[in-house]
Amino acid sequence: MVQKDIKAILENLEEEKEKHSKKEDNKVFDPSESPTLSLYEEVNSAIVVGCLLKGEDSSEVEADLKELGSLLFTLGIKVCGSFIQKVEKFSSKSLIGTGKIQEILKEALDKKVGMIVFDKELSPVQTRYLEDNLKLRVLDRTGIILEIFAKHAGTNQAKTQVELSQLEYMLPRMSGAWTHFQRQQGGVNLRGMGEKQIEIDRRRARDRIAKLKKQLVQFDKEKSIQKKSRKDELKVALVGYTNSGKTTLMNALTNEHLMAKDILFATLDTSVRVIDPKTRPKILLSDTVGFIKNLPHSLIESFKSTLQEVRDADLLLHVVDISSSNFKEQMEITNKVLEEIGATEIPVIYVFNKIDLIEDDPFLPKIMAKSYPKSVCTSATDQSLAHRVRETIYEFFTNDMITQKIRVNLKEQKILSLIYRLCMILGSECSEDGSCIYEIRTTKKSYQKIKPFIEEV
Ligand SMILES: Nc1nc2c(ncn2[C@@H]2O[C@H](COP(=O)(O)OP(=O)(O)O)[C@@H](O)[C@H]2O)c(=O)[nH]1
Ligand SMILES: [Mg+2]
Repeated sequence: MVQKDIKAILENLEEEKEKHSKKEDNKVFDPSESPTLSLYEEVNSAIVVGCLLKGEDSSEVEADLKELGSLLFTLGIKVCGSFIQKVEKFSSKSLIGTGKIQEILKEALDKKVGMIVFDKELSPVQTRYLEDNLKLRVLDRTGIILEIFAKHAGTNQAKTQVELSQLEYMLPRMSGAWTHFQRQQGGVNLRGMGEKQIEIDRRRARDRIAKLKKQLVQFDKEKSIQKKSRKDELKVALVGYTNSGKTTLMNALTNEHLMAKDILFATLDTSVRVIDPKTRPKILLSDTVGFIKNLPHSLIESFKSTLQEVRDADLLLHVVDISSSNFKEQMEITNKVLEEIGATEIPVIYVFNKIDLIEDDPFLPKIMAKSYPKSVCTSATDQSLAHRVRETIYEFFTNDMITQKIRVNLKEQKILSLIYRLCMILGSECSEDGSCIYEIRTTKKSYQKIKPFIEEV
């Protein structure tokens, strides 16, 4: 990871602050000027630590650690060791017992790793205590997810959203980070200055948070203008756990070449494409950020406007990687996030993906199809199977469609263009009096829009 150290970040914040104090406040802020916020320098190996509470299933903790390993891999960090600590009760100061901390320290020294990552949310106090005792960088899952989001944010909106979450995460932890800096500088006499500096930096961070929030409101406004222009189209949103194959499916259904990668959170921004330009109304498919276990709440909050596409959809395609051993848990987590963003009223079709990878379990697709009648099994990497999803989408909307004969006066150009935009024309017959009888097929909702202007025959 190429990241700036804490000193650079703070200097950046200082510059940033100066720039903004000179600018007029109502000027739109440009996120490309924002500092990359990262508390952590270049690290390429880590030890991961999971906690097993009494009564918890150890295989679940193991699977979580494996997932944490994939998250780290996404950042280019190799896992060199892992610990699972049985815990009766978490310590508010050190999370786990001091004996275990010593054991981890020994392994870290042996293997020369640069970082310890806990698969458990750490409080700022715990982070500070562990960093002081392990003399290494200590992160939790949230910190790692935030790092990945920061690395992959492409658009100004995503960058703003991630920076906001990072700052909110960093704010209470600032003193810990500052201690790092002090240690690098050495010398006890720096302490007083450091503490004063922390206060200044906290204030800067708070100012910046306010600014970023303002900017997000601005993005929201722009989005709602875009939304208005799409109100007549049928909207389908791909949702699902990260790496389940959403982007691959999007590419297969729209012949696009968006980045689909075997890394977590390759997609952060929403992209919207037309499935088939010939259908009326048009069907738009949107691909967006995936979900994961323990997704930091601040991220969900700040990504709410990106996830607006999900809330506005007429249909959700919930993509599930059934080759994953914990796909059921992944489905639950996705459903929980959907609940959190207020998208539970929207009809869902489950897309059980990656069936090419479960050849050793040929009954699984059949079992899933039986348990979930509104579902389709597919393999997004296989065009000949991906078309099943397209047909399922068509079928869903066709069920809600009506066929009707209508009469329109050809002079009514505006009404004609509305009909052509919203309806499939199945047949037409024009008479000499300047009127035409069309046989149309469209959704009930779209039909209501044209009904006041036509005569049914
Ligand atoms: N074997 C197999 N791999 C798939 C399938 N669908 C997606 N993948 C792979 O899974 C990885 C994640 O896919 P991606 O579309 O980026 O997932 P997303 O995070 O849900 O958007 C990529 O390496 C894809 O090539 C599938 O049906 N079969
Ligand atoms: Mg994706």
